[in-house]
Formats: sequence, C-alpha cells, structure tokens
Amino acid sequence: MPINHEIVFTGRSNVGKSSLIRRLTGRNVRTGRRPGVTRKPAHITFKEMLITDLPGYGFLHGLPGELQERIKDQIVRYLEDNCDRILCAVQVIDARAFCEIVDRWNKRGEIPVDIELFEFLHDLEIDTIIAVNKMDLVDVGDRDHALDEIAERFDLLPPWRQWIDMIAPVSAKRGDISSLATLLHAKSRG
Ligand SMILES: Nc1nc2c(ncn2[C@@H]2O[C@H](COP(=O)(O)OP(=O)(O)OP(=O)(O)O)[C@@H](O)[C@H]2O)c(=O)[nH]1
Ligand SMILES: [Mg+2]
Repeated sequence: MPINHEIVFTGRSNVGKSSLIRRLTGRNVRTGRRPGVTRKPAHITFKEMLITDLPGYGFLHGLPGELQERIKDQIVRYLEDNCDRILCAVQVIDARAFCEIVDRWNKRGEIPVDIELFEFLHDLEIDTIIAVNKMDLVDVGDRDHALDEIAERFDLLPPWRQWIDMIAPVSAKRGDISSLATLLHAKSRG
C-alpha cells in the first residue's frame, strides 16, 4: 500500500512524543522516563496513515554534543526527504519547561531549536500543529496565561485561542488529547 499520508512527531527529548502517539493510536511505542529513548525514526501505520516518531533533540545529559548534532541533522534530512508525503507535523513541547528554555537560548543570542524547527517546517510548507503537552503540570488557573506566553514565543499573537487550529493543549499522561485528535482528524480528511 503506497503511503502518502504521513504525520511526523517532532520535539525535544522527553516532551512526550511517544506517549502522545501511544495515546492516539493505542499502540505500544517505546516511552521512557529518561530522555533519549527514541533514537531513530520509528514508524507505525494507523488508519492508513504512517505515523513517525522522530528522535528527540536537545538532550544534554549523557550524550556528546556531536551525537546531538547528528540527531538534529537526521531530523532535518528526514523532513526534507519526505516532505512531499508529510501531511502534517506535530511539534510537541513541554508546557512547563518551554518558555524558560526558549528564553535561555535567546539570551545567549542563539535561535532555540524548537523555533528553528518550527520555521524550517514552515519553509518546507509542512502544516504544523503545536501540541503543548504535560498540561496536567500547569495549574488550571494559569493555563490561559501559560498558553499565551507559549504562543508569543512562536510569534503567534496572543490570545492563544486565536490559534486553536494550530495550538493543541494536551496531557498524554491523563489521556486528555481530544484537541490534538480533532485537529489531526480534520487534516486527514483534507
Ligand atoms: N506529567 C506528564 N508527564 C508526561 C506526559 N506525557 C509524557 N510524560 C512523561 O514524560 C516522559 C517522557 O515521555 P516520552 O513519551 O518517552 O517522551 P519522548 O518525547 O518520546 O522522549 P524521547 O524519545 O527521549 O525523545 C515519560 O516519563 C512520560 O511518562 C504528560 O502529559 N504529563
Ligand atoms: Mg520517544
């Protein structure tokens, strides 16, 4: 069966990419408490879609810098090689850690990897959904504010609710993934 509908999951290591795929598909993809569990693109087919779990980037502990660069190159090359059949990308971020990491990179005068990748996906004309995972760790009363802050880092003008076709707050842990499932469903129907 030729597969021309692919959904790729990208994001820093340990943000919960594999956990989200597991929740969405019910398949047993490898997840782990320690970062760096997924080292090579892993594929599953689900409802005539190819779902690709890309390795996480930005894992600082225990991996030499050179290997980190190699992982990033691997992701970039994978996206370039397959962009024609990629229906959309799900860029997964950690709701609690994201802004702090982005600000730290910006302060150093470097482009944060998440932002670089988001722009790269845009350049390749790959539709991208930002899945803000681990929302269970954000206090209910702070959620809108936290999501506004995140939208701003992606240059998406707050309030974040203006971007509900692009920003999906989720919790893989709680199984609270309906916003992402709805967006993916809409994309798969074209
Ligand atoms: N609190 C909370 N923890 C989560 C959530 N989703 C995933 N986790 C935890 O985050 C850790 C990493 O999950 P993975 O799904 O393996 O993350 P990954 O992004 O695939 O990681 P790599 O393969 O290393 O890139 C695990 O301990 C998960 O249980 C969530 O929604 N909330
Ligand atoms: Mg993984």
